[in-house]
Amino acid sequence: MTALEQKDMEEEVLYDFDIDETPSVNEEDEEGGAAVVGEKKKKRRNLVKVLILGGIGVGKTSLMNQYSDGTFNEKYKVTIGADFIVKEVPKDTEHFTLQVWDTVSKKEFQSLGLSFYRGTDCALLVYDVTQPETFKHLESVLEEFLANAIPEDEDNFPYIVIGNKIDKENRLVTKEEAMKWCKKNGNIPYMETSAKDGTNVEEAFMSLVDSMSGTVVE
Ligand SMILES: Nc1nc2c(ncn2[C@@H]2O[C@H](COP(=O)(O)OP(=O)(O)O)[C@@H](O)[C@H]2O)c(=O)[nH]1
Ligand SMILES: [Mg+2]
Repeated sequence: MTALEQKDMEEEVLYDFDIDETPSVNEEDEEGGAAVVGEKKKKRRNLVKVLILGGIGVGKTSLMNQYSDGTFNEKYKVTIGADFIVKEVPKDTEHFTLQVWDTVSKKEFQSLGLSFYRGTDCALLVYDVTQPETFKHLESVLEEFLANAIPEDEDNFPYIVIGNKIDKENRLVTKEEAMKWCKKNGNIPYMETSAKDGTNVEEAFMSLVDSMSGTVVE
């Protein structure tokens, strides 16, 4: 993608997203409701807010779609504003509700306001292994996130770095390079995925859930 195309793309994006409309996924659903009456708190509902961050075109939307319903779209469609999916994840005796937020690139991101970042529990930092500039961009993605989300415990905030598009042949960022960066930036776990064929997508989200295990978010 040329810089000009990228600029065009960025300018097309509209912000029609109203943060106040965030529905609560904490309410009891049918599953949690009737079945659990009487032993209410047995099945805890741990709400986990996950942000997918990274440069434009790295595969954020594709990762979310693949995780959500196993679909993949070859055609590029710019994400409008922000969008999220909700996924129920049973794990051992616990039950997690993942609220996964897909985002637009850095520039548009700012206009979504700080409330967008509020309450983030964990984040996927995604780059494209065939586009070195998206890897370099991770530095500012991380900075931007920290400056806005202001996590309580910055050093132990659960991120994962994702090298996406490993199904492609023209890979230009090596695993070693990526792992070195992750190590330098506080030992962030690193995983490689293909949103196209689904490699490691489920695993990436599961590893976030693992890192959240035992944390109750009401
Ligand atoms: N081959 C391949 N293409 C991908 C993969 N993930 C995303 N894409 C393609 O890359 C383009 C950008 O993906 P998208 O998810 O919209 O990126 P976003 O801007 O980060 O949301 C689209 O054409 C996708 O079909 C992947 O893992 N492998
Ligand atoms: Mg997108």
